[in-house]
Amino acid sequence: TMIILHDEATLLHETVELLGSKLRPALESPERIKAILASIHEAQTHDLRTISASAEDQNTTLELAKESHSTDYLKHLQTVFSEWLAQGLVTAHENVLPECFRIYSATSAHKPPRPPKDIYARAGYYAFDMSTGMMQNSWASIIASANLAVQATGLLSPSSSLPLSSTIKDNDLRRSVLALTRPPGHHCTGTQAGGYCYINNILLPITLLRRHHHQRQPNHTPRFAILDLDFHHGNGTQELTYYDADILYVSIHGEDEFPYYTGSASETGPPDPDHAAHGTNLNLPLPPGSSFSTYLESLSIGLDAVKQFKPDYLLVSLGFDTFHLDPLGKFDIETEDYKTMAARVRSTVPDVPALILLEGGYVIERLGVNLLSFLEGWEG
Ligand code: Q9C
Ligand code: ZN
Repeated sequence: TMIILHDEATLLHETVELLGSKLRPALESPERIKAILASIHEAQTHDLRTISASAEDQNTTLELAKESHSTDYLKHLQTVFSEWLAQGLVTAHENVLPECFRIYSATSAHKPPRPPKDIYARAGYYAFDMSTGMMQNSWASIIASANLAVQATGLLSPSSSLPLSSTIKDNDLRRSVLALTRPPGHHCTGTQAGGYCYINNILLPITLLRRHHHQRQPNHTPRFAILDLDFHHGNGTQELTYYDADILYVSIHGEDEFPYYTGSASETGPPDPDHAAHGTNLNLPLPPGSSFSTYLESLSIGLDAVKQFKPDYLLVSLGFDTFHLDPLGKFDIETEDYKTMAARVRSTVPDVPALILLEGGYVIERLGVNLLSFLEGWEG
């Protein structure tokens, strides 16, 4: 039995995206979570907790997010839709989408560029693609999703000083918790949304646990291993952890796939061998069409690195876009393979407290069974 955290507010965000030159309903949709919930209910093997972020929870979460994201970026996410609406630039049912992205020009007087005054321009300043629109309820889902990561941390750690929401009543702490985070998080950076991501959810547990450890055991700095199993490279997570010696980032992803400009095996952390974070980033790109046995070879390299790092906590960015039928993925992985995958991961670090956060995965009808298969392998 896995504790699975969910918040109904994650279902509110519903956008359009530019995909293959067409503006269409985003593949990252509320149906994803609804399908997962249906499968969890049907299986009856897990402990699903539906929570709701109070105003206080939201403030705590927002404050934690400020450790990874700029205040002006977070403000933008909260206000852009209502500003466009007030000025008549969108109707209540439309999306804010960018029209011009940041230009890093050698000839510009402002390097790096600064936030533009123009309200249209701001949408492009704070994003890097056209799959990360903002609609009326986007912020409600974004903050609810991030809050799930925070509350999951509260269930994991042996302390009542963590901000457990009043909606969770549990003295029974767990070694692993899964949060149904939506929107996902691993693509967004400190100042740019992208790839359906707005707040980098997986950084919040790190910030929270660090503060918590700092208060109770100031001599011990906790170490974190992030294992990113989404089909896409988590450029945002990599960027936010690259210079951090206490965070290992390991990613297995499609080579030269979205987000296109990151994810190379040569990105191993700061190049200076004397930098403490040198070697704390491990990218394992795989060519499109890779089989599960090829995948397992990379997984085993990644897991060796995780084990060697001796993390105090394991954080898993779990995407199901590695599934063979996924419209955005190109690996040859099937439902039963997720069981093997999860068993390998968990048996490498069986006693390390682990948080699993949902990232991508777009085959609605199979998301639920794929997740159940993963959990079956995880729990042995
Ligand atoms: N031609 C996640 O899985 N569009 N994000 C790709 C490919 C964006 C994926 C277009 C895909 C984002 C969390
Ligand atoms: Zn993905």
